[in-house]
Amino acid sequence: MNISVLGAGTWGLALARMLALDGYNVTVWSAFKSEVDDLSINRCHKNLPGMVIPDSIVFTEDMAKACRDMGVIVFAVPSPFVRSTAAKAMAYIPDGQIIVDVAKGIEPDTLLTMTEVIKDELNKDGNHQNIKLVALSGPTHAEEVARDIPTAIVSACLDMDVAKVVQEVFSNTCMRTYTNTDVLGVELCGALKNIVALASGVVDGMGFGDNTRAALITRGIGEIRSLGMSMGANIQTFSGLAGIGDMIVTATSNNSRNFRAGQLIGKGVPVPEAVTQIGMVVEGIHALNAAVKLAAKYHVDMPIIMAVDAVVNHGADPRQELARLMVRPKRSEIETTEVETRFESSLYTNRRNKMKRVITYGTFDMLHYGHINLLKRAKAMGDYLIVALSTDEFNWNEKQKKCYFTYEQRKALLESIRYVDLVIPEENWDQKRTDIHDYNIDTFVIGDDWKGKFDFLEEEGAEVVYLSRTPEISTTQIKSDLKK
Ligand code: C2G
Repeated sequence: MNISVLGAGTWGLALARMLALDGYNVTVWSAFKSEVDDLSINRCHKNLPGMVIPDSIVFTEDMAKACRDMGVIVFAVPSPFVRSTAAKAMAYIPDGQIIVDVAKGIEPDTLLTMTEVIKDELNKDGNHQNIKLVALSGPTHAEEVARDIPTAIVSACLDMDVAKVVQEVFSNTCMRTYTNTDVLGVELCGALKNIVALASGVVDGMGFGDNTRAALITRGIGEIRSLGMSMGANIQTFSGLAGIGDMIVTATSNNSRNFRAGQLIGKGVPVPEAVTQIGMVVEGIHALNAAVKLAAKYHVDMPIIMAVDAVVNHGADPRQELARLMVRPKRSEIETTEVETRFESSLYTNRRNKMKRVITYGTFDMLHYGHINLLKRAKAMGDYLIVALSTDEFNWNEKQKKCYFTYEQRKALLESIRYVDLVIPEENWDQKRTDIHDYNIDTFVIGDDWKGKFDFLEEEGAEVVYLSRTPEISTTQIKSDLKK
């Protein structure tokens, strides 16, 4: 398979080398001809000492050549250049192309993640509706991948089949790739963990210890999880390789540019000077503005992110910021998720005791509190209530009822009731027997105006319960009252 890597930085080159050694035909594109020439001839990169670039890798600054007939195109340019690179590549990327983004960051003004930026840019010509975007992210220092040090990474794509294709490409004896479909969660982690890494470097630079760093990492991934959950990410992602995994490797290692930049800042070096000394893109600083905006947009409390923003962008003293974090109002680790915790445990209890399913049948026209009383009591007899709603045809042919509301209207009303979990059509008198089996029903419930009529359902293994009608109210009653 032909694979191209857009971007000849340390990460792009480390991946290109790995893929080439794995037998793929690898092309590396760079925007700079000088860089192309240097890498082609010298076959090494100044920030990857000791790494030899395989001869099979072709370097080019010709985007057409870098995008034609590629099984996979990897975006490995620094996050600020992802959009412009996508714009340059647009004319040459065929629709349906698998694109893997390994750049980590969030676009400051649009708050888009990197795969969203690529999609946004490529959609501008209307010819890229079927692009398959994959976020490849995890605890992966380029320097270590370049030395074939065992590494794990996540291939995230909404389409699991595509995630598996990329998993196949990036799996070998040195790289173990896992799939995920939570692209948003994976990309958020990749972008925002750089900020926590910066904070970790700052406290290290201030001379604080492992305890402080561990506290920052733990609460830092918790802040990112809170934001991610409010944006619709999957909670499991944050305890995975792209989440806590990448956080550990970035916030505890001198390989990390963000950690090293933080150390300098912690030692009192002014931020611009620290960045210059690092000499490469410090993604954590780029991600800060976006993180602060996202925290505000989703009303998520992110004290560590805000403290880093105060130090980096508003000249605050790191010591004072850390002191403030230490004396914030006391918190519990579970208070915010108390409700969720109870709900989850109730689910487990129910699952352990096998969720009980209840079914009831009816027309439910002109929905009124008599119906609600019935549904409320029916739901209370189990954990999941199905309502088999009489269709307009069934009502007319079998019950001589002409409903005021159509089936669809009556269905929408029922589905908005919190006691009702599922509405299915009641099309004939006989479906009850099969419904009991098709829906694994434990209990059949109906008003006692039907008392004795459905006892036969006990033969199907269901409990049959007749509940008292609410006496003074009925659809007929409502209609006649309204007539007066
Ligand atoms: N109900 C009630 N109290 C009322 C009115 C209705 O408890 N004042 C109950 C009925 O006993 C029934 C449910 O609400 O269990 C729906 O009532 P209808 O729409 O009138 O249902 P019905 O026409 O009886 O259809 O195959 C069974 C039939 O579809 C039941």
